[in-house]
Amino acid sequence: MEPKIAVIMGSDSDFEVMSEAVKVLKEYGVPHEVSVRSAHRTPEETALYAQEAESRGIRVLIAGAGAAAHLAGVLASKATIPVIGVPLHATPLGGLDALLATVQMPAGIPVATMAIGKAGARNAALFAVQILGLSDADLSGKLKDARGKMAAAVEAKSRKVQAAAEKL
Ligand code: RP5
Repeated sequence: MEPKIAVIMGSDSDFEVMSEAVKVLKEYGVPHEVSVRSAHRTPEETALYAQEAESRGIRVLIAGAGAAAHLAGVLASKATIPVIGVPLHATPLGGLDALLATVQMPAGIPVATMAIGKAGARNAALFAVQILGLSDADLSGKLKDARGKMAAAVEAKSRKVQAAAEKL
């Protein structure tokens, strides 16, 4: 099947964290593609990729980058499909550098910025699935099922903690 979501990362060193996004897309059975592109090291190629993504059937771009993380912003500057940014911890600044670089976009060019790291990568993929779910009842149903399972898991944790508290 033709990919609907693109997961892009600034370097192969980002893959461990960004693989969390890929896992979610696999869980939901969403066709996707994964690649390394750099706003700084391959700027022309990255811009062209963003420009052509929509015409290839890509519906959402997910971009993970660390350091002075301009990848999501550069993709967003060249595309009008939604771009979701994942700031990554890649320098002694712990990801705060990437968070600020990703989130502080000028008016007119939005990037939906997630949390730093693995939670952000997972949420980026879930957010992309939610966007697809607006016009895909099967995906929307899967998202609702997952929320139900999550709530059941919290209730189970609560019972466990209550039992442990009674034994104190
Ligand atoms: C960013 O610089 C990448 O997204 C990565 O998080 C960071 C370090 O890249 P490498 O030096 O490991 O290639 O562009």
